Amino acid sequence: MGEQYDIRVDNNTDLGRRRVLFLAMFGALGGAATVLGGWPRRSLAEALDAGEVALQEPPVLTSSAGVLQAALRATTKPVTVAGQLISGAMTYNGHYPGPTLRVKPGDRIRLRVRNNLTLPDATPMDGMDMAPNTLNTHFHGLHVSPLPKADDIYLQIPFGGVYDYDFQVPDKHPGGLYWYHPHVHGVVDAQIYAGLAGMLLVDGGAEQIPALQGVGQRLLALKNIAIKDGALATGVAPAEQQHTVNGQLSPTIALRPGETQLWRVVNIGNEPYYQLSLDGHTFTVVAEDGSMLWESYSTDTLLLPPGKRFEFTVTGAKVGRYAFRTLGYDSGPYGGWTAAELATVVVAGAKDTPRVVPVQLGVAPAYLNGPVTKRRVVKFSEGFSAATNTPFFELNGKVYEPLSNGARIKLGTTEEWLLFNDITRTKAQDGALEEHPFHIHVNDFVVMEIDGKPVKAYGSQDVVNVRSGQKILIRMAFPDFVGKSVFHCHILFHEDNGMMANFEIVP
Ligand SMILES: [Cu+2]
Repeated sequence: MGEQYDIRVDNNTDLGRRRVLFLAMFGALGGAATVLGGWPRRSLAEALDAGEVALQEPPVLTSSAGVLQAALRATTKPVTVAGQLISGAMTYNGHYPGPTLRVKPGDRIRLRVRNNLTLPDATPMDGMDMAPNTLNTHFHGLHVSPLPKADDIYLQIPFGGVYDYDFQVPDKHPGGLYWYHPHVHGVVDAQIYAGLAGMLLVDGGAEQIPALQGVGQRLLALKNIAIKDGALATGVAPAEQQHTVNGQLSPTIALRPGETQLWRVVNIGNEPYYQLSLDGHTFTVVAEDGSMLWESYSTDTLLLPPGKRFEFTVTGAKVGRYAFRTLGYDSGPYGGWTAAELATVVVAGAKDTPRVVPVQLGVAPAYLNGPVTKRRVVKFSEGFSAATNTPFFELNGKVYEPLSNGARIKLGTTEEWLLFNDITRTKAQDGALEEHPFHIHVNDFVVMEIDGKPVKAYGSQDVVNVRSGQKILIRMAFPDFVGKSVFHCHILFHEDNGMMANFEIVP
């Protein structure tokens, strides 16, 4: 029980100082409560009075009468993050993260995006033909057209420019958690790190599971940040970065004993991996990457590489305080992500009746039993150029070629791709042995095999982590949208430095 009292002090933050005060004020009560069984008798409101901060969710822009008519203005004005006003961030409508876009399947999205990214130095970077404040919008995971005025990542909105997105979300689009962020090649890493990202919720999916009718929902966007002297700091080692939930440091989440909540979690960081766990609780996973699973499962921990989403239920254990944390994850020499407490769950109040999620939630897509038209190999490798003193990142031996046509995929077919993190080539090029989260636009996929062994898939996904030397076989169908788009590593430094390729779905 004592462990539940262990209110971690985040050194060097206001929140940390407030928590020290909190401990000092309630230390005696805390000691007594240990004997009685934890903080439990204190309500969330009391805890908040003592200086804790309740989890907040970003404002929501909701569709009405079948249309999401909204505007996003990307700006560089100071914003409050992690409890302090900082400069150097980039935000949508002054929010970090940006507003949550909420639509229904079948809705039309009419979104005006305005580029107001005033930068002190906006000259194009070496070898790039676009400025660091060039903008566009990618709707990560949405199954929509990659053409203008939809999920067109080749678009470039210059500083001062405006673009009107106008596209349809299919009637049968899966309900779940997606997200949006800029996707201009070469500047994605910096822009997302600076704060240009927001959640996108398609109604339906897990929230429609009968056993979950009416349960409380939490939208949680996890993100890394480093702040120095009141400004966003770049180039900070993973171990020295902090991790926010909806832009907050260590917020408090209220849960009643026995209460089941649906948590919808996305990693909107530019590069961190989160290995999630909640002390004293398990996760019952019901959706991944925006699609409801066809079979739910329970687990103590979930790995979220950049871009990843999971939706799961948690059911309040006995009264007490529990840490929602990342256990840390090592994705390679530049990916030493340390353990951190992300939020504190306060279980208090009247008992509720737990909801039981059935194992069977749906059926696997039919294409898993259909013919495979083509097989391809995608090799991930990296190297270090002594001449330019920079690392480079490749897919199938090539850094990204923006003008290449890339793989041609026939509409209406099903393909299998072998994702291979090729350490032999990486070693030969003096590269670092790193993991690479594969992501593809337009259509999602199902993992079939890992290192030649069949795996049991529980659902579809649009991000899969490929470990060093690993071979992952995925199957993907291309049923309805034509056009050109990309697949890439979702560690955005890798993507910006070449680990991306075009593909085109053709009639
Ligand atoms: Cu990578």
